[in-house]
Amino acid sequence: MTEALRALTKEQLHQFRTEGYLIVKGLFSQEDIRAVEETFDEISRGPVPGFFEPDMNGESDDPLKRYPRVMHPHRFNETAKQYMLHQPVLDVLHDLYGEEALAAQSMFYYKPPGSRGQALHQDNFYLKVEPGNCIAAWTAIDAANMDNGGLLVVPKTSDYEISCPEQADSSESFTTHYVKPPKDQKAIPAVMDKGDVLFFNGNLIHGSYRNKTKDQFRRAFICHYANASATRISNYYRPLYRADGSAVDLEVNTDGGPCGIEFDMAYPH
Ligand SMILES: O=C(O)CCC(=O)C(=O)O
Repeated sequence: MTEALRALTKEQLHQFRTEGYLIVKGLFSQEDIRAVEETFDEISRGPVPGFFEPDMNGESDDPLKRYPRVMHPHRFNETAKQYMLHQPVLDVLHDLYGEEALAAQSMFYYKPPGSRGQALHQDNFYLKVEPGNCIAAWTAIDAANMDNGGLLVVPKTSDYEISCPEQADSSESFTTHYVKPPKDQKAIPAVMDKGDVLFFNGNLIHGSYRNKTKDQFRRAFICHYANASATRISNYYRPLYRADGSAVDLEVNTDGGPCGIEFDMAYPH
């Protein structure tokens, strides 16, 4: 017998399965958002070696030098860990996976005005969760739209194989990889309000354009998860965490992937 859904309707589950993504409205309350904002305002004030290394001199034209993304904040900040394991998010993931989820990664993007986007890519190229797949939970800390560089998704590419990326346009993307969508498919904007969470499958092609505004940050708290029955993941994402905060280890996946190069994931996406 299949287990009852904890958080989603059957229609929502169907949308995720057919389109590869789902926006759940208001999964973070205003109070949750405030706690996340305060935490990352505080973190933005100075470097955290290995996790957040801003250029505090303000000498660069690139706004991302002052506000780079924060990598794995759950490894040095309890509030980030608490929200990576936010129960409403884990309940949705349980429905999407049909089993418990393990948390593998957290990130925070400030995406200041004028900053470049992230070229289209597929997350499981990097995480290499097997057997199974990763799922991202992308939480809007600011409302996200086409102007401020909100997320773009290519519907139904969750059925697309993980492919070998091409070189991205470095004048528009701060990351180097680009995965071309299939011919008949287009990237569409995921327009979101503060507190909404976008869930998407690890094969789904997604990315973002530049923040074209002059004065709006587009902040997002982004976490990646694996199904609890997975046995392997790229080294960079270990250890993973259960809902109760305890660590769990999976084997290192050193599979060369579609490009045939072995990578050991000192390569965050
Ligand atoms: O938030 C963005 O601009 C891009 C994030 C993204 O593509 C990811 O986390 O995989």
